[in-house]
Amino acid sequence: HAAEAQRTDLMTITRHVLNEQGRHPESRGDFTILLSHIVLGCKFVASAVNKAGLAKLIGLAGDTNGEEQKKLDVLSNEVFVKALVSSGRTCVLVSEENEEAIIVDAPLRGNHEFDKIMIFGIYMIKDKDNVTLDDVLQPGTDMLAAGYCMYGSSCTLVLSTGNGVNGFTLDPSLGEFILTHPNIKIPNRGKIYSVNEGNAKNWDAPTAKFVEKCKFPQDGSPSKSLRYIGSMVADVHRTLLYGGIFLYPADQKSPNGKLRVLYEVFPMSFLMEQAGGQAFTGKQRALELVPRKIHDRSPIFLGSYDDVEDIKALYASES
Ligand code: AHM
Repeated sequence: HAAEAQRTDLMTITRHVLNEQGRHPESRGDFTILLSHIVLGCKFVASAVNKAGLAKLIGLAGDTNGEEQKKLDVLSNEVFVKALVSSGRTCVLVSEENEEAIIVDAPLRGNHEFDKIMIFGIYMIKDKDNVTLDDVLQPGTDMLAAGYCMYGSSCTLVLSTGNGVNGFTLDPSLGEFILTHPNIKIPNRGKIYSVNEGNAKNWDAPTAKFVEKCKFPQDGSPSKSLRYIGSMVADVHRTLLYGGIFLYPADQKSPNGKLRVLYEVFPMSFLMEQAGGQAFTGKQRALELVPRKIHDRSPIFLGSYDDVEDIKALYASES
């Protein structure tokens, strides 16, 4: 009976967000409108990825790989920017593909800020008649919502509006994202660590010690498995669902790590916390960072609560 109900009672992402909106009687539906434009961008990219064909995407087509992939990135970025601007609900947009922040023309302005395509974070603007870069340089704790979309054999959109984390899968025949992973909670401890170990020679002592412990635990616990795809969305998605830790630490060559605060570190940290995990920079809670420039980077350790506790302890004993 329950299975039947699941098949016929479809919780689409729009229905889900409208339900959540019911908790905020003051809301005017702006977020729902904004989200429907994000969803449109995700559907466009999902369809473009399918059309691009596997061979080109994974580089089997030889030296055109970088080119082709870039084209898709650029195209997707354009679709998102146009969809978001036309939603009339955004004010400032920041994306890896755009050197400068995009300030939306006054007549089309809404109350939100928006970052990046695969991974996104949304903030409320302070004053839409007086938009400055400071509106974008807010700490992650101010974020209203965050999510990411993962494109592959199926397309998954993971979203938090500050009330837990939910996962939706695109049903291509319906053209709708359906709730398939309600209320995602990350296990308190995981069996996987995820890092680019090729950078090990440049790591600082706490990171090196942490990874050593993953492989050779001294407390009788089993050693962890290494899984690293090298795509933050994919590595964080697995971490969120199965637990463990994802790290992109600082190293001697990159003292601030690699990942970008506004559109990589913040949204993923927000989702981790909302799922019961933690996100740490090596110095502080990641969401409490205050970025100084729109493309700032930060080291990041995020995932299962207890696994992040371990790295925090190592940094604390260092100082
Ligand atoms: P990019 O700034 O070139 O898009 O790189 C970001 C990506 C992340 O998705 C991923 O976590 C990381 O780079 C992997 O980096 P590395 O190849 O150094 O391990």
